[in-house]
Amino acid sequence: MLSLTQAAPASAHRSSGELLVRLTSLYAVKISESGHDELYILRSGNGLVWPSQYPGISTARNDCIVFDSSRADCPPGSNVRLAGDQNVNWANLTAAPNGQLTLELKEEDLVGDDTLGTVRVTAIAGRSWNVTLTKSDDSEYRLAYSVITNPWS
Ligand SMILES: [Ca+2]
Ligand SMILES: [Ca+2]
Repeated sequence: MLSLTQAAPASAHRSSGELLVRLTSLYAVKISESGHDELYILRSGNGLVWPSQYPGISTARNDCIVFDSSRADCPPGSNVRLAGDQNVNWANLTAAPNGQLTLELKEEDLVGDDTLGTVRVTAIAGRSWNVTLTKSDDSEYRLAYSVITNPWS
């Protein structure tokens, strides 16, 4: 099991024009383990993004975790679950225009956590993505996100 410390906000004083990677939803097409995956998302080099505290969130196949209900992107018939804004470290998702960051979908395990996929994000305001993260034949997740002007800066 990893020991993760909560990272400080990316920048204590923010320049104008700062962008935010707005997570939308995470859909479990196929999970890595037999019952549930215990999921969390890291920003590489910057710590935990979701949930706001370790350990991971128990997730079953066909669960669709919604980070932003106004932008939900879940397939019909999926089991929609709310992540809750308070459960996301939004300060870890800020970026300068055209900046790049990497998100890692991780799965908690006693014998060492697994990486179920990584996605490289380029911060371009107004863009939206829905990417498929796979780990060989093991698991498949769909992560939807967009980049917006940071509403809190
Ligand atoms: Ca595992
Ligand atoms: Ca596990």
